[in-house]
Amino acid sequence: MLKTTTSNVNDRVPKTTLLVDDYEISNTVLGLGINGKVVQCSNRKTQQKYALKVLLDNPKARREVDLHWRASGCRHIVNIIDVYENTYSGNKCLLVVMECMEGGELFQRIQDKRDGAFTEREAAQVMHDICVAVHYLHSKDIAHRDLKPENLLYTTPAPNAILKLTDFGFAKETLIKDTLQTPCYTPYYVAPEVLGPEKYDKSCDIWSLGVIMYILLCGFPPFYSNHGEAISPGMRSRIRTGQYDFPDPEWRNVSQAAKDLIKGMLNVNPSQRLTIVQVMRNSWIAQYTQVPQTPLHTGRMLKESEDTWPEVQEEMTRSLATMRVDYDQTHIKPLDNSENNLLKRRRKLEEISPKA
Ligand code: I85
Repeated sequence: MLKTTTSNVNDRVPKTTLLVDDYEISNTVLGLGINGKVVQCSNRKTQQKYALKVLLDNPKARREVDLHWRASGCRHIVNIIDVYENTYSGNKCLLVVMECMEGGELFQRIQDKRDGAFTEREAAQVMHDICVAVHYLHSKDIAHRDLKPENLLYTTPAPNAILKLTDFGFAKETLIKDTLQTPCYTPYYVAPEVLGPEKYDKSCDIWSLGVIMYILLCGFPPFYSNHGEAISPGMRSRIRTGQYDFPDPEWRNVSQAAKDLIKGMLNVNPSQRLTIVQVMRNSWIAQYTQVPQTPLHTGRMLKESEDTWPEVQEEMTRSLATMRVDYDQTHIKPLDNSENNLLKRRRKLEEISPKA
């Protein structure tokens, strides 16, 4: 018998004691997540600073906390310190205490560098670190599904800061859980599709990695609208057909290895797109310390387009939402060309006596 449910060994439960007994909540808002607000707080005993995410207690929030908890322990994922279940003015809340990232967002930091100071080797190091996080998640059958610049934060403003991924508000377990706990197949004969359509949620993360890598190397996204509006029909079709290029002068000195890796990640066909294991094995990632130290235009380009960066972010947020919906729908297999025997019979019957 095949058991697909995860064991309870690692299940954690929120504390029911009062968070405010242990932490002092400050007025400083650090940001707004999909499911809740992030504020600063400090441990009353140690005075150590933390980030606190406040979520209304509901099944979606439970899932976010559960998946984030399971992902904690990776060097490149923002770690959960504590979770509380407290009532706030009549509302049951989940309070997630996280390590506080004080170094700001990835691209802000690159923009702040002086011209040419950001090199292809540094871009490779950044990509390597993000890939470590994604590999960790995918190996635990978790897809993040919201990989974007705003969710990549540095630990400190210092030069030796560590880059970490945050926000599990859209994360999804990619293994179908057998909720009835009654496996009706033996593993020897089970067809892969019965084990669940897990491929596309993970490949959504790889597409995002491709977009992030592209921006890292030049300072602008691979797909953008010509007329400044959010997402034009033209842009939609360019994304669908994978129409982007590596224009001069920004890309002139960038290695072919980097461009080939981007092409593998921005493959429009999710089943042909690289997996995280393949990306990690790619020498541009695996041997990032050997990547040429070519100065990039990224810092200057980011600075020059500072005013439109919010639009770039909104665009990425929107295309991630579209991707999540599209891939959720791919579970429904197209029947037109299916070779299923029952369908073949039905088709034959319909040929004989067509429905009205
Ligand atoms: N520290 N997406 C954008 C923040 N430490 N931030 C966002 N979802 C989350 C905010 C809006 C990410 O789950 C978010 C989440 C968690 C954090 C988070 C976690 C841990 C931080 C939404 C900071 C910070 C602290 C001090 C200084 C600075 C930033 O945000 C800065 F350097 F910017 F001044």
